[in-house]
Amino acid sequence: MTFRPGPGGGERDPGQAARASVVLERCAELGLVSEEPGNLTRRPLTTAAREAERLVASWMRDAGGQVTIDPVGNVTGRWRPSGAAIVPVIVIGSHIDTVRNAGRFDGPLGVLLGIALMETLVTPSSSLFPSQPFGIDVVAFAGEEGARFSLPFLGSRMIVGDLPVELLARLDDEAVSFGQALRDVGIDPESVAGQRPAYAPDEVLLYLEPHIEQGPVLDAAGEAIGVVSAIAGQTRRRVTLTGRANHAGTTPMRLRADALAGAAEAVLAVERVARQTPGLVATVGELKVSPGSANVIPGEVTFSLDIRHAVGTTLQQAVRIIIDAIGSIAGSRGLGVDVDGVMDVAPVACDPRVIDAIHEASRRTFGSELREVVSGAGHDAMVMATIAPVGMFFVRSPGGISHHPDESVIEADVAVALGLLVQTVQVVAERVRSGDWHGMADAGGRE
Ligand code: HGY
Ligand code: MN
Ligand code: MN
Repeated sequence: MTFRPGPGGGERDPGQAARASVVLERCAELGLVSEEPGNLTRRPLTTAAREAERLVASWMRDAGGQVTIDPVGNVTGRWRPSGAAIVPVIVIGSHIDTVRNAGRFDGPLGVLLGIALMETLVTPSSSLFPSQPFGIDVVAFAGEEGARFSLPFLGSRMIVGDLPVELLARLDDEAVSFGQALRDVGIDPESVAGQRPAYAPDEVLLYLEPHIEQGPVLDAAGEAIGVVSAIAGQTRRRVTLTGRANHAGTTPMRLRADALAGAAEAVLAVERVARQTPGLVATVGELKVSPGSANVIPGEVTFSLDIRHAVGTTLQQAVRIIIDAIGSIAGSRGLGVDVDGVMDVAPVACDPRVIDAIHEASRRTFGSELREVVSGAGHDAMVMATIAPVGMFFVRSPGGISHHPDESVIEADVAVALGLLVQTVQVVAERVRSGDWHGMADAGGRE
């Protein structure tokens, strides 16, 4: 029977337990910074986003970091070994934006664990781990969720230099463009589009993202922590069905082109394809009806599509089947159909060296390796994988609840996660110093 980090994980270091309760206090404090009273909604380039950035920046500074906030709202805290010239960097982070009516741990937990790591490693009397062969950046990304401008991974795309100028035209729910939102906060949009990457090629040794699982696997297994083997790919689309608005009382059923009835049939088709395809999930999360009056036949409906699978070819095939099904439903109802591409991100395999370092840290902390899980949720790690080896570990989500105010964590699990993070950094440091880290890469450690 392999021991796995069960409830509360390994023995708890009093220092880590204290820091874990600070992490939870800070998640609660951040959770009050919202665009809307009564629920947690914090989209990028909003007043709430700016307030959260300032709060996170203050915690990074208090932990001894050199802090910068970039034009879209990414907050980066930098720690360098004393006297170091140019060293590679380990980047640890997650996002601080949220979906609408969110929980308070999706994103912030990873950022605050990164800050707690630095509070653990950096003692006020001495500079950061003077002998470590790398620096550490903690990054709080803006705009991961795509809840504004239909632009997921906005912050991490800025960091890797992947925000082409055409994205400036993307509109939010209030028809404000990304470019206009930048201008509204005094930023020249041209300074953002085509922005150079924040890191030089090969400057980032690895990117590590601690995150809540947001699913049921660890909770069902009674385990505090899991290591992520891969992140499912996802395709997001915006579909518009166009019929004929007309009087609800005088228009016979046979003469109608009802866009909402067509959308309803399409939503059920999306669900049917997903239920029939093992490992596929597909969701219509947004739906807008126009003109939206009770006594008018809907003339136009726009809805979102979010389709995901861990295997790229299966995902692409499912997207084709779903789009074709929507097209034939529209055709049979005399509706026009437009499908706008929002995002396509392929599945990402976490780097074997990072996975192995997390397993080694787990062996040292808990006496056993971790369960490996595939992430159905997307993460900034998918974008950071374009510039560095990436890895993630998950903290148990009680009830598997996320993207909901009832999202939660267990404090003892957060203490265990902090211990694992500290150990993982130490394992990487040992392997870099001994040359094993790069050796593993040369031996094809990276996919
Ligand atoms: O939607 C997701 O996959 C993540 O929460 N951004
Ligand atoms: Mn999320
Ligand atoms: Mn997230």
